[in-house]
Amino acid sequence: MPQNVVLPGPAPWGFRLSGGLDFNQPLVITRITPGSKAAAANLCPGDVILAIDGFGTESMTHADAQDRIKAAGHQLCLKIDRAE
Ligand code: LEU
Repeated sequence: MPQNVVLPGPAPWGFRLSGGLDFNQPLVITRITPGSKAAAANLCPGDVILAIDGFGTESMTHADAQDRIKAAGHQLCLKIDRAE
């Protein structure tokens, strides 16, 4: 079941991504920096990012997604799906 996670800004958020439209792969979190905002928000490697600040990621290239994340200021809102 998708869930919304809100990280308080500013960056750095403390995670890395793989995938995107140009890779024909879902946008997935691959690494969480220990002690980061992403870690505090309980994000995990393997989490699929479905939306960034309300924008669906299905039409985003890897660079588009990074740009969206970098554009976030006072908070970053991610809709994620986690395999249980
Ligand atoms: N590495 C960046 C950060 O932790 C996020 C990246 C996906 C733009 O703030």
